[in-house]
Amino acid sequence: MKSFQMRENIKGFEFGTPIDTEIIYGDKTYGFEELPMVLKFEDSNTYLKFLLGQDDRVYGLGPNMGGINKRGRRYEAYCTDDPLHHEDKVVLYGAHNFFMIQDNQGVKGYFIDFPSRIYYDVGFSDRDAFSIHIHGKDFTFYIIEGDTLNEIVTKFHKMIKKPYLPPKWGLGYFQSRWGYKSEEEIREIHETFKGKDLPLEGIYLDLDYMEDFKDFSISKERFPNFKQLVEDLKEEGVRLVPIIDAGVKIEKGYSVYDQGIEGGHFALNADGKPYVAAVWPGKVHFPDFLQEKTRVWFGDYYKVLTDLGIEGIWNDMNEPAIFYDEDSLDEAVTLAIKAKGKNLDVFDFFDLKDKFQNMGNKDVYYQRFFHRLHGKSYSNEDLHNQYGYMMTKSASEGLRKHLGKRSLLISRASSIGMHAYGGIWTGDNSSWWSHIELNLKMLPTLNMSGFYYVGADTGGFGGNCSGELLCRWMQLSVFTPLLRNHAALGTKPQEPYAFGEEVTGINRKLLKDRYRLIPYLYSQLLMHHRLGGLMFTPLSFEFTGREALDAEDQLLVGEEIMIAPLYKPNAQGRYVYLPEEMVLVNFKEKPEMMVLKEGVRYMAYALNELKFFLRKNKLMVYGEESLNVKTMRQDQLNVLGYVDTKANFTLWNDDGDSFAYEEGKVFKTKIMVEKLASGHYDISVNSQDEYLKIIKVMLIDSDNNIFEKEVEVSNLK
Ligand code: MIG
Repeated sequence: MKSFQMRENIKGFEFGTPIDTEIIYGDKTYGFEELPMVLKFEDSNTYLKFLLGQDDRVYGLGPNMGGINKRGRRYEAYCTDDPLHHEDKVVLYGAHNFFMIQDNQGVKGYFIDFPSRIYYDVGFSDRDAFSIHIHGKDFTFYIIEGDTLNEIVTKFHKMIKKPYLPPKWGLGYFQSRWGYKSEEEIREIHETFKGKDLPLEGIYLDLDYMEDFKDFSISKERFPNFKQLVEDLKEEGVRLVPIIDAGVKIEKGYSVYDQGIEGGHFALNADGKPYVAAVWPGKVHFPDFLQEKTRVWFGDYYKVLTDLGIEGIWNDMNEPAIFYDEDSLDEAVTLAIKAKGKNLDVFDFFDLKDKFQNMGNKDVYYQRFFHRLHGKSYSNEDLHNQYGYMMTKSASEGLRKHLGKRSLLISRASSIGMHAYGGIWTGDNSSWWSHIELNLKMLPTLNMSGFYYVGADTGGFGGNCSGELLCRWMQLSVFTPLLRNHAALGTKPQEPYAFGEEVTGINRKLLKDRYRLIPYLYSQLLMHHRLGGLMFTPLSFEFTGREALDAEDQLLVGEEIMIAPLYKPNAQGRYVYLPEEMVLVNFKEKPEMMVLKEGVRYMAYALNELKFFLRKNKLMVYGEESLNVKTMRQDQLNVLGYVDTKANFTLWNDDGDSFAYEEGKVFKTKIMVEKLASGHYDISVNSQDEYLKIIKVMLIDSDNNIFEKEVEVSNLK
């Protein structure tokens, strides 16, 4: 073991020869510190254990089922495609090995830099123990010390790269559906949104835009004028976002395949031949994204799409998901043939059935193909969680090169490190009420891992969505940086207009509200890009007391507002815990505000409303409604404030699509409000944003007095 020290109370302990994951940055000073806990090495595994006290809490571990406090469950860090997010699932698409433990001594953060399987049993088998089982002996273990959970998160964010920042239009509303299959259909959807006065920023294109599921191909039959379509829609502020899958179809004459073979770009089997798996196109090879040359080669392919006007991509199936491989199919078919005409007893029958039913994503597949990294060969299993990450890195670098500006990029598989290259959607959820709650709980956890451009399939992917479910989900999703309504093939239509006039009207309001929130949300992204820390904060990170600890279905968004979404059918309201006096905002065209004392209160919440809370002596900024980001008003903003003494707010903005923010080129607008003894307010606004001219301010004080004023902005250089 080699130990080292990094700045700010961060210690690292290196075991064996860890694989270079490109996650942690910074200078290391090697020393002789001992690991303050005992690890057990057995065969090729490592075990460690923390003892948990009665009230100890565990946070982190990325996209997973369960609460914000991860205690009481098991988790597995091994990127896996599982489209049914039932309550007992232990792994979804990501593998995020950052976690924090809070006990009565204080808080500590941990990161295990290891790209293969890790099991976490967080007080599940034994309520008093948090056991970790690492499937290997080569890893680096980090311990991060600090005084608060927020401080530890921020320190962790300083150890990893800066997060991906989408273009501003990435915060718009996106419509998606697996099954939109032709140019006419896409145009029709756009027309419907227009005709119904519904905001629309873009439409995602799922598998059907391709020819035979071949990456970087376009179906001539269904999309004969793809480039024209992209141009026409972009003219109206609407962008298309095509999907790219990890598997490359095996087909002579298909250039991605031919070049991949020629250039040695595919992952290999044990005999050194390209490994054959099957996914959408039938048999495929997997690009070996661990090789730099392959990342460059595949990344350059995105030029095919950027040349057609595309500026956004979603990378799917990059765990990588595998339907079957040649061996497993042979085995199952052989067994089926043997069974022909036989009288199968229960064991034989289930054996046969399982052979077919459990053919997808088998553990053995990932031992059967190999990657090349820094001159060595590793099985996929050895560095499994790097795969989607490296695919996203490839896409990110290719898009940057060929677009010259920011692109929208999301990936399904993820691990920490990938946060620098793309956002994530939380995969194939379902149209279930419990998944609104799950969506809410995942948000702070994803932020902890460095992911900010995140969102769930709003309305739910699998299963059928109702109008009520969609509206309730939207009341949450209007706050998530990625806002996309997506549904699976064969499910009921789920567009905002698919449930009759009344629901269409509600969705119209909610979508327009989303555009009003964009200045605030975008400011959050820019700010956290620079500073790290949580955009979505659990109440327990900020307040003390039992209620705050338990209020896992409420979140702070930024430092100013708190949301308490409703996620139960037929309900007209819910109980909310107010950890301090706050203002309830009913976000109508002219927002209504009401001061509420701290404590547990029932909040009426109708389907056609958007409600949130504003904290005391805080301000929030919002914009004007809009149909897309392109036409958003830039000369005027609104401010809501709950001010008894004084409040400040800094709004961050930039040009929205260049990389200038990397050099610190952001425009800040500083708003200062002070309540004077006379009861009047002193308000000043200074801005580096040359477009901004007017701020309309609406303030409330503890006595529910409302004060309104239009303030001219003094522009600063
Ligand atoms: O095997 O492309 O998560 O969003 O619609 C399913 C079809 C493959 C899974 C993605 C989902 C997408 C679907 N894909």
